[in-house]
Amino acid sequence: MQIKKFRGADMQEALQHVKRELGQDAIILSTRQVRGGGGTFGLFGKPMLEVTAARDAEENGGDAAGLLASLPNAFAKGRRVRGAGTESDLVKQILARNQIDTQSLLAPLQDEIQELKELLHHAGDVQRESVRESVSLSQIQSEISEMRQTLQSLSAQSAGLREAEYAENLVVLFQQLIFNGMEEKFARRLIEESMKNIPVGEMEDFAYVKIFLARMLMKILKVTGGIRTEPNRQTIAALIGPTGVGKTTTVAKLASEQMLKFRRKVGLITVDTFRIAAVEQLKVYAKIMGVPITVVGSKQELRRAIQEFAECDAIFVDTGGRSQRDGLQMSEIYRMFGGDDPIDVYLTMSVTTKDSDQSEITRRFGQIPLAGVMYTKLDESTTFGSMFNHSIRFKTPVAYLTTGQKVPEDIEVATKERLVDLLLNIVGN
Ligand SMILES: Nc1nc2c(ncn2[C@@H]2O[C@H](COP(=O)(O)OP(=O)(O)OP(=O)(O)O)[C@@H](O)[C@H]2O)c(=O)[nH]1
Ligand SMILES: [Mg+2]
Repeated sequence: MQIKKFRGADMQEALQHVKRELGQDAIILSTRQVRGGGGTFGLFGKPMLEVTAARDAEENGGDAAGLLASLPNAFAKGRRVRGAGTESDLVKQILARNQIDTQSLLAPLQDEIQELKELLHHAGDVQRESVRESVSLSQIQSEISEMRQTLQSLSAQSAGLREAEYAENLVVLFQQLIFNGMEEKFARRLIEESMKNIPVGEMEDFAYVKIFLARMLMKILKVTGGIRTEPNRQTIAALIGPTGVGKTTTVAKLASEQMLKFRRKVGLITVDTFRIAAVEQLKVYAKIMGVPITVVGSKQELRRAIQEFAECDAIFVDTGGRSQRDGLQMSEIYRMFGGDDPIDVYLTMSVTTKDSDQSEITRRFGQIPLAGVMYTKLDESTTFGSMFNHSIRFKTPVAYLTTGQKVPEDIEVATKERLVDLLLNIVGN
């Protein structure tokens, strides 16, 4: 088995290198952002994408890597893995070889951890030399911790595959769920349910198995169908969440949608008193759309502003980003939205946020009853498993998805079909 690292300015470029050197059957083991070119320890170059990929060393695909490598291909073409004997032979081979293979899969990651440890060791010197202030120990520590998680998850995957005897189409889908960031235990549960419920005669039909899995996922997911709107009832929706995830931009998109698509009268409120620039940002949008806007700093002011907007069909409340780790900031948010006021509070999160951080954010912000989640920056991510992990863990319905910076167009009402398509790429196959 051959394992190599490739770098590129983006995913496309890195994958071109992978294909050129390792061929079409290469499998991607991991990807990460690195600093490329120049600087002490290469830390200060421009950000690049590093892909770790593997290929079977033997031509005939005789070892575990070859077998694993053939799985994504079979998936892409929607057919069986060929030339590997009967289905149970194949499963046995995967199970047997996977044990040997775990070490070779983990080896490059262990090397990377070692490299990072060395960097950490040297970073003190680097800072003393004041080469650049941007190198922080915590950055490197967080990379090491991410590496550890990847290691754990790879071991878990191997363990998962050893434990259960999956049909080969299910092995392919299991891999896809994991590569997409679905938590291993959730993926395994889904695959085991599929194994139990798919009729034996259909198990060879990849399309059938994939659609079966898609249906199960659709049952798990909850969506709101947009913001809550009822005849003769004013809609009041507030967006809360961490800093910089796109709350203000999303409020502007939602307000435009209500005005332009549904011809509703809209009012804007911003609870963002300590950073003038952030207030200005929404004011600019309000001016362009020609809608009234009020800035509030307390719960009383918020209630008053809502009363003043009694004529509006929909009121959107923007809030300044809060760190879920800052107790003071969080208690401000709880005070503002924790009562029985008729406000639908939506947690706004970027899909680019790490899965474990999304959970912490939800636990902290979720002290306030949430009407739903708005996921932003789908255009900046390639894996969407975290939205499913979140849905399984917290059962909070998804309201909207945003797909870019453009106001008003880069937003869509979340549907189960779209979410499942993001995970399983149904339309693309
Ligand atoms: N790529 C991408 N960028 C987005 C999206 N939504 C918002 N942004 C960008 O993210 C950045 C931050 O957006 P804001 O709307 O200011 O974020 P915020 O949550 O209001 O930030 P704070 O108020 O500072 O907490 C801006 O550059 C937006 O253009 C999206 O769906 N995709
Ligand atoms: Mg904002």
